[in-house]
Amino acid sequence: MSNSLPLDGVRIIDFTHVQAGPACTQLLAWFGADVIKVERPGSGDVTRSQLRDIPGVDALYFTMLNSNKRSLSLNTKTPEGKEVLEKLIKESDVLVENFGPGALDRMGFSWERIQELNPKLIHASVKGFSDGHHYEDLKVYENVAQCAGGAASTTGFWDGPPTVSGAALGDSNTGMHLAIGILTALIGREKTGKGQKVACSMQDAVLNLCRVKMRDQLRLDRVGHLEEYPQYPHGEFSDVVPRGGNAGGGGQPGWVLKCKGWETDPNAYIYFTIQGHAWEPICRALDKPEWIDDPEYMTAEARQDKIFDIFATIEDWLKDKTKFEAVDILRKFDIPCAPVLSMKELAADKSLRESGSIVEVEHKERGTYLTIGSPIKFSDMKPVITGSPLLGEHTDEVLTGLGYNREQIAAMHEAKAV
Ligand code: CAO
Repeated sequence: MSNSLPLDGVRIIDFTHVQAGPACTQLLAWFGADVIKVERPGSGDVTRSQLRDIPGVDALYFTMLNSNKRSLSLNTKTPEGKEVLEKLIKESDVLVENFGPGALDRMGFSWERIQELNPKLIHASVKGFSDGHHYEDLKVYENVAQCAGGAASTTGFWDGPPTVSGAALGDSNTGMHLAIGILTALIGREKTGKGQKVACSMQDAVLNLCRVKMRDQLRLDRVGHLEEYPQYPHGEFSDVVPRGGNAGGGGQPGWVLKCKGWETDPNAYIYFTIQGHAWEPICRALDKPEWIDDPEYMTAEARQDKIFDIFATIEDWLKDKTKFEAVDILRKFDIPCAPVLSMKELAADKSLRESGSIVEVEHKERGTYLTIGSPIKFSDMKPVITGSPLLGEHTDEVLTGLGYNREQIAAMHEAKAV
């Protein structure tokens, strides 16, 4: 394993808050970038104080999205603060922000101004909607993006309302898209010597993950039905993609099925997939050998109109097995399946701990806390996750690095610019 990290030497001004931007810069910090989080003095990122579990201590909302960063408290609306930000822009590689529309311009740092200060700087930006979109002026949070990007209209059950996912498709997903854009622009800069503006809207990032639902709209427009949805063949289709409950999104029917204990445990379920070519092992696993060659069951097409009867038969088989016991049997038959895991089970999962996907890190005031580590694994490096910084913890250190002396720094504290 190498000690140096690929992004060592890349300096990032992290002007982000809440989740979409911080998730992006946190990822880059894990991979070696020097991420300087610029925060308003006194309050900082709003998530420091949102949903606190320990009075007066940075909330987990903040600590879990801001590890491996340095914190500079800076009031960028004061002349001193603006000067510091200008210096930082001149000496950095990337500026990432996810302010509301127009906020950076109002602060005096338009894209034109940024280019004047440092033509090599990459300006990465998250907004709710893309530039020029008829909703470009809207402020956006997670669930708003899920609704605007097509996730909500296609999630949930057909007899219920549009439903948002528990996964942060609008926030962290946009941050991950932006990280790809930043790395691409860094490689591009090696060829051109120039920075560029990289923008990713939350609506676009959600839509990108809803690609298969757009596929379904186009199929529906042409064919009038979608054979893998529960509405087929007995239900009705309108002219828009319906909500398909827990149906599989591809050509393999699947469903969430009850296991032993479902009456009291909200997560005593598995996801079961009926892979077309795996029909024989499925029948063997379920002890239904008579289905293997039965023309009423042996093809995906023949099974389609009785798919829920088949799922009911599988549930009957599952009723005396826990989700873990069921998966242990089904895995021997190569059936794509998994237990429905709760956050509590994931937090305690031994394999996730061993791989570094769940880690425990130190925080100066909180003590040890659990967080989610890098989901990306490398053969030649293992990112070390460190705790999130306190508000302004690195202010003096960063200012010193920018060339300010002790008196100047003291004056800035006096003027409440930092
Ligand atoms: N010093 C001085 N002022 C600062 C500052 C600093 N260090 N950091 C931020 N500010 C100011 C900004 O200049 C801006 O001021 P003005 O509105 O007067 O120009 C203000 O703080 C921040 O405004 P905002 O619109 O970003 O914040 P908000 O709480 O009203 O809205 C949000 C939050 C998330 C809805 C909005 O930022 C947004 O739509 N962002 C883009 C989409 C996005 O990323 N959303 C996901 C967030 S995660 O769920």
